[in-house]
Formats: sequence, structure tokens, C-alpha cells
Amino acid sequence: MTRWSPLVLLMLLGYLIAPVHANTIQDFDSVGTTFALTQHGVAFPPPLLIDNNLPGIERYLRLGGALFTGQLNTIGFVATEPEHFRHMTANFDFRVGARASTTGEGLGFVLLDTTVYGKSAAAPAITEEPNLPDAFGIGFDVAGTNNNHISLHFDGATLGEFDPGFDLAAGLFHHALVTLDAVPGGAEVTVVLTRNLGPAANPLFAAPTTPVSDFFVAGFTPSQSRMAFGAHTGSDTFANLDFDNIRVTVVPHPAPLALFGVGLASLAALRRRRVGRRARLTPSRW
Ligand SMILES: [Ca+2]
Ligand SMILES: [Ca+2]
Repeated sequence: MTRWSPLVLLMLLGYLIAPVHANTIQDFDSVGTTFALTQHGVAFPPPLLIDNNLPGIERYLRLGGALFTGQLNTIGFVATEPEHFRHMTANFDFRVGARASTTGEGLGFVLLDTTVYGKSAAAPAITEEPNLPDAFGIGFDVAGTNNNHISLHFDGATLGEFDPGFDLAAGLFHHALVTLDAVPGGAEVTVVLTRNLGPAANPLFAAPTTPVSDFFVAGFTPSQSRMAFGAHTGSDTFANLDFDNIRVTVVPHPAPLALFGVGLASLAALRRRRVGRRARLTPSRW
């Protein structure tokens, strides 16, 4: 049987029990993580916080409003993540106005690398095609009656489009869960969607579906990022585009210094054990 040295075992233990950081949290009902709302361009209204009595929602963020074309609004959060992490879960609720003759263009979720975009809250323009340099993004595209897909983006390029399996533009708050895992050479992305079957006042949620499963993003090294979302209505498309219950947690890489400390402690323990064993094997002179 393989014998693991105490040092390796302790480092492995440190890796496994690395703390989960509750990083970016915002439900718009309590204080939560600091954010900035930005109106890009001239189309009104700007982002709005709206109160209602929907269960589990209450106050929410409206980034795009029905009856308003040409909107591009964003919410950006301050940086709260550690510099490097190996696992992230991003949860949020999103709602696109019910599909009638038109919907908005769509929504975008982006991780902004703080070395490029800074640590303050304001976000750049984010659409349903979030092709930003040095940023990972997911688009929720609903423009037109035949266009209903999510898409992955990294460093200015579109990586693929995926069928969500249901109509995103249903006027109900669906739930998205995005997970990222650092792997050699990049990251793996999974997107799980939980469809709200309604009605809005008494929602019934379908079983979660996984339109994106362990999709490999080459060259994407998860590092300190800040969360941002955008909504976009076109020249002749508009809808209510809303967000709520944003919660992002990460599991950081163990800090090198902590591992070094664990290593030193382990070596000291190993040395004490060996010295103790030698002492037991050496007959006492007294
Ligand atoms: Ca809320
Ligand atoms: Ca698209």
C-alpha cells in the first residue's frame, strides 16, 4: 500500500478544507455587497430598484424596461474575491419579460478581471454578447421569436451557443447556477438552469437542467474578478429585464505562505517523531 508522507497528507488536507468565501451577495432587500448602477448611452430609464411582493423576490433590480428601446444598463460589484481561486459558484435569478411581439435583446453576466478592470464597482457596457477583452461572460439572448439561447464568451470571442431547453422570455424569474473549476490549461464551466413554471405569485420550479456541462475554456485562469450584469434592449426590441438574489462564492487556492507554514510544521512533527523513535530504540544508560 502506498505510504503518504504526513507532509503530503497535511497539504492535501489544507487544500480540501480551504475556506469557502461568501463573496458577492446582493438581494436588494438588505445591505449586501456594494454595487454601482450605470446607464450606458442615452436611452432612459436608468437601472431601477423595484419593490413588489413576489415571494423570494421582493425588491429586485430592473436593468431594462418594457416600452424602452436602445437601453444598455449595467450593475457592477466591487471586488470581493481572493486573487486566485479554484472553484466558483454564481447564483442569480433573472427575468425576461414575457415573449409577445418583441422581447429585449437579452442579458449578460460577466467576470471582470480586476487587473484589467480595477476593483471599483462601475461596469463597462455588457450585452447579451459579452465579448469583452480579459473577461469571461455568459449571454442570455432572447431577441426575436426564433432566438432563445445562452452563449459562452471569453476574451472577446464567442465560444459556443447552447439551447436552454425552455423559453427564457417567459416573464418569470428563473434561476441560474454557474460553476467554474480551474483545471490545467484553463477552466471548466457548467451552467444549470431552474425553470420557474409559475405563476409569479406562487412559483413552481421544474427540475434543474444543465445546458452547459464542464465546457473547457482554454486559457481562462480564474483569478480575482468582480461580478457584473448587463441588459440590452434594441432599436425595436424591449422588455422588462430583471435580476435578483445574486450570490457568488469561491473556494480559493490555499495561500502559498499557509502551505509553507503547514510544511514547516509537518517537518517539525516528523523530526520529533523520528527523534522520539530513536530515543526509544536507544537503551538508557541509567
Ligand atoms: Ca430581492
Ligand atoms: Ca447570441
